[in-house]
Amino acid sequence: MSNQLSGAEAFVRLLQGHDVKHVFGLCGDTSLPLYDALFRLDHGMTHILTRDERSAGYMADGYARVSGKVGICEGPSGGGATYILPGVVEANESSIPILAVTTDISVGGRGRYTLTELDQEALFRPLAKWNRVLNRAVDIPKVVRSAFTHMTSAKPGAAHIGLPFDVQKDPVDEADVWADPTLGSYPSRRFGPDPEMVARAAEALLSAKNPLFICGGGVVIAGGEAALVQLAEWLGAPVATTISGQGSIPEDHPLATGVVGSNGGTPMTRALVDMADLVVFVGCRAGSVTTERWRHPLPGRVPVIHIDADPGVFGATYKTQVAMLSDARLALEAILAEVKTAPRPTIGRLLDAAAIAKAKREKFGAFAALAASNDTPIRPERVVATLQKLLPSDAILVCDPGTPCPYFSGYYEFKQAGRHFISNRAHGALGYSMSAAVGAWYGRPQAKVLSIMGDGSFGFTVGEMETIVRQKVPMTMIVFSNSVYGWIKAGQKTGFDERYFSVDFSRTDHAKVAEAFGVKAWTVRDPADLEGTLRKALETDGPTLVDIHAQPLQDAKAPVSEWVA
Ligand SMILES: Cc1ncc(C[n+]2csc(CCOP(=O)(O)OP(=O)(O)O)c2C)c(N)n1
Repeated sequence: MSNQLSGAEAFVRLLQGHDVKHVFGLCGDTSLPLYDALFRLDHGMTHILTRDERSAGYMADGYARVSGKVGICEGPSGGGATYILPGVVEANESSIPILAVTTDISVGGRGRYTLTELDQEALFRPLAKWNRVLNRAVDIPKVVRSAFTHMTSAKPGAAHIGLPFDVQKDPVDEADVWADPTLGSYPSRRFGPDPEMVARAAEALLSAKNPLFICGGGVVIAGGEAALVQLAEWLGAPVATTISGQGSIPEDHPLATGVVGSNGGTPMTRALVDMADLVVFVGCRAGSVTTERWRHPLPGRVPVIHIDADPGVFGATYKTQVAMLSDARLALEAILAEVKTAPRPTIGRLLDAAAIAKAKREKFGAFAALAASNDTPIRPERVVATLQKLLPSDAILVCDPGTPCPYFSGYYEFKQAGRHFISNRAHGALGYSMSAAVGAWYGRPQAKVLSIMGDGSFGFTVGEMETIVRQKVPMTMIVFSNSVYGWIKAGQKTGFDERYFSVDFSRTDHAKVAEAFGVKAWTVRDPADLEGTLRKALETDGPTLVDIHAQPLQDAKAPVSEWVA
């Protein structure tokens, strides 16, 4: 007879066994046994107390995106479970493995109007790749192992485990508490492509005149950056990315076009997509933003090769010549090996490094003119250009929707491959970046991490500055202060004849709010002060915030195709 652990102790040991080092979460009555186990056991994990379960979910997401490890968040029953959902769904749909642990009322208390009672398994069912609420402590080991397997294998995704109060206290046989630590990182168990599909893809690529890659988040998730660059160079083919796909290729590479699509794409990058006679989507859902509502490329105009770990994406919109179900890195490596068995293509391409250089010159020429402007309120272009000048190439920028996402995805050049840009592109919920940046810093503490938000997003997440100060997270927050839900106002301007309805709000002194939390903060109204202030903020050891009185988005020249048109 081996030793007995409590359910909560077994759970903590299983997290430890899966190489978990950080847990982001918020306490509650139903979590007391779990917290007690975390207190008593020597497990080497750091618990980061948050001020909102939403933030815990976003921190786990940001952590997982930069570290390559599973992110863990936890919260209590009922309200804690409902508040943790946004991070779970965002991560899941972005193929990022986070585990949400919710504690729950006792199994014995079900159906008796126990405070906070809720069917937490049903709650998470449509939102997570894998989901269980436990009924018995003895099932904890296999359930935790299964969650880690599903989160990190094949197409990664989020999982939820519900831990009832009594299940946390009931006994578990210590001999059952074992884990494979490699499942704490992703992708853990990959699958490669069908050789037949590899041969067909290689043949299509070698015979196309103007092939173009459009890469989504799947390339960076799979660590396929090196294989992608080698394949593109061998073929002389350009590489475009989605927003989540930034980092697939260094953006100053001569074959990198930058971001395409309706958010961050420009008429110049769109023209490159329209020149292609073969499009290869890699680790990319070919959704509405990337394809400008399925117009670029136009379905049926060009043959499509689609490489993804999720079979569901094939043929949703584009008739697909080659559908290659595979981990992106393994697929790219296999295609590279196959194309190299043939002579290197010598076709004179229209879509070559010179065409890309010309498109970039035009795009960045227009941008630079606006970035040099001394207009007030300060133009977003000036902020992007100044941060480009000041930040090291390994900085991590986490951007909320509104002004930050299109401007930084379109105009900031990420010069290193790998994950240096994060934006929540599955749902684009406001108030993501502050917490995701905290998680990113825990995942890569040697990097300078920035959260870049609109004032709308600031309002969603301001309370988390207490966590940032308490945990001494040396990140810099930037607020584009324009007193408006500008993205929506821009939609009213261009699509609804300027009938502005319920989109304006009053100005908050974000620097003063930050100072009240103990964050060192500045306000910038004059463009002449921008560079010096940002430099001070970036050099200060400890959390900083720069509140920038910025041009309202509806007046700006944002790279958002619906407004440009
Ligand atoms: C949780 C949530 N509610 C509503 C929206 C819809 N939405 C998209 S952008 C936007 C406005 C963003 O305003 P702000 O953060 O101030 O940035 P700005 O657009 O002014 O730069 C809104 C309301 C959303 N993305 N997320």
